[in-house]
This record gives sequence, C-alpha cells and structure tokens, in this order.
Amino acid sequence: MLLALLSGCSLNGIGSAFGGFGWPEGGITPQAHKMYDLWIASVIAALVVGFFVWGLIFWCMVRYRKRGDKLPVQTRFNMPLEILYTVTPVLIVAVLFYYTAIVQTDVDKLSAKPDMTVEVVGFKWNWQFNYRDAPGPEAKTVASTLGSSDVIPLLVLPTGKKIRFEETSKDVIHSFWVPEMLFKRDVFPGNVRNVFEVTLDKEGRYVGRCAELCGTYHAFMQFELVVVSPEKYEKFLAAKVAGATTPDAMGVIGYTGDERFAVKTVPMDTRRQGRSWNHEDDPVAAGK
Ligand SMILES: [Cu+2]
Repeated sequence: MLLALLSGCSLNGIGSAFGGFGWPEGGITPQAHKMYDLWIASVIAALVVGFFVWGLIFWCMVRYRKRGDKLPVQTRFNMPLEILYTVTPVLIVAVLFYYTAIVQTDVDKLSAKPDMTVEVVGFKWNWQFNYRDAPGPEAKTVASTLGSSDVIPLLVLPTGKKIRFEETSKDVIHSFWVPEMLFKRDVFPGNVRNVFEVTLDKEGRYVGRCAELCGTYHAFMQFELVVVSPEKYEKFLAAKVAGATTPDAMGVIGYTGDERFAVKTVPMDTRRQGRSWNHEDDPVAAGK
C-alpha cells in the first residue's frame, strides 16, 4: 500500500534527498530500480513507525511521570491493547514480506531463452569472463577476458539484451558484485552453478568487486563492467573471437589510449613479489 501511495517518481525524489539512505542511486538494470524503490519505501515505512513509537515514548514520559506516591492505574491484561500490539507488527511484517517476495521473484527470474550468456569464473584472486554460445555448463566458450596481476579484467556487455550470468569458481567461494546493479551473488566452486539474469539499461563503465572474503588478496579482486551499445558489443566480440587482445578489441570499438584498460579502478600496489611487511631486511619496511 505504501509502495502504491508513494509512486516511483516521489520515491526517487525522497531517495535522492537523503542520498538513497545509503544505497547507490542510479541503478543500471530494471531489477536495480525495483530493489531501490523497495529499499526507499521500506526505510520510509520504518521511519514512520519509528517516529510514531518515539512520539508515544516521549508523550508517556511527560504525561505519566511520577507525581506522587499514589499507585497509578494498573493496565495489565488489557486485552484490546495486547491484541493491537500483536496484530500491528504482524501486519507490518506481512506487508514488507509481500513486497520483498514480489521484487525478489522478479530479480531471480530466468527467461526460457536469454539473448546471450556469459560465464563468470572466480579464482584466487582474479576473474575470467567467458562469452558462451548457449546457456548451460556444456556450452562452448567463444571468447574470454582474463585478469592478471597487472591488468584488471573487463566485462564488456551490451544494453537492452537479456544477459544470463553463470557463475563458477576454481577454488573457494567468491562473490560477483557490481554496486550499480545493486546486486551481488556468491560464486561457488564445484558443481553449484549460480545463475542470474539482468538487462543493462545504461551505458557506462562500472567497477566490480569480489564481495566474499576469499583470502589474502581478496581486496585486489576487482573487475570493470563496460556497458556499450549492442552494435559495439558485436564488434568487440567479433574482434575477440578473431583473436584480438582485450585492449585491442576495445580499440576496435573506439576506445583509445588508457581507455582500452580499466578506468574505474587500478591494480593496487602490492608487495606480493617477495617482500614482507615485517622483515628487517626489507628496504621498504626499513624506510630506505
Ligand atoms: Cu574473491
């Protein structure tokens, strides 16, 4: 009901007035917009209840403060009141549950025939993105982008297409997270293949991260999502299939210079090559 009362437009207005109440604004998928609206509406509902309860507390403190030694009226076992404060929270939870279930079902929905499939492979501590010729573990990889210690992997995808993501890990549990999708999903090793589907509706470049503590260099496990027009995507994929490197394929679709690499995030400066933080002989640690 609250969702219906607060139409999408005013929800966005209230949301941006309060910085999205901590959530990233400007989601890049239809699913993200729905989750964002649910979040804002839930926070507003919580605040309405909160202000009402705080008001009652302060009113009682002032109105019924101790005035003498006479015992006040005792209101235990007030049946109507007991019923009211049992039924009201149940109703609130039911309404929140109802809208959450609707949005969640929509976010988890898989179509019978997605427009394209990309396999997300997580490993300590990087990503590989495999462009597949069909959904399912038996499908073939037609092209890949791969991250290394020096290069942040790019995941180039088109707007307006139903994209199926299939996740798998080579070692431990990772988690695929693009903050602007308002979505993350764990990447499991073994035969569990987590699958989800989105349509991207906004071109741009967005940082992606591993959101599951997976080991020493978890914080370095990032990637960049590059959302382009379907025409550019086709050109990019054709170049990759023909054997071009990822930066060269980025060049084919009009990116030049450093834009052919990740721009939203950089490889972090590590000392993973044979240096330790607390070794006395380490020239860096010793400040030399
Ligand atoms: Cu990870």
